[in-house]
Amino acid sequence: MSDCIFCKIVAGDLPSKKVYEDDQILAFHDIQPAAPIHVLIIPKKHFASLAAGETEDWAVVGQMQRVAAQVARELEVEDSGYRVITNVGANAGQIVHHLHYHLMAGARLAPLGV
Ligand code: DGP
Repeated sequence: MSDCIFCKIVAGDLPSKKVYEDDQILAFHDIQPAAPIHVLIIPKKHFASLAAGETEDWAVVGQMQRVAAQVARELEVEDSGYRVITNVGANAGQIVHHLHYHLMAGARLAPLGV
């Protein structure tokens, strides 16, 4: 999608600090980190959120979780703990409408809630 920030990052039209890339998935550091380590994991194919996933998308969603675990291992936060979340829609705080998992680590994270 031409007006999607993450599609522009996938296309190389916007810079990012990449930590993982394959033919379907990209992971890069969040520009506004909410934790000492904050990485975004996205599918290269644009779809807005889990709520917009089609049958053919679930395989890559599963692979995104593998990538989260791999990146956590490579960034050496596996033992200290980390969080993987995705926001779906405005009430959950989704701002960028291209599916992404947040991988956050490096500190004791606040409990989830309102
Ligand atoms: P969410 O609120 O779940 O939609 O999270 C969007 C995240 O994307 C937010 O933590 C900030 C991050 N972000 C927004 N624009 C950019 C960008 O241009 N580059 C990078 N690296 N991260 C971005």
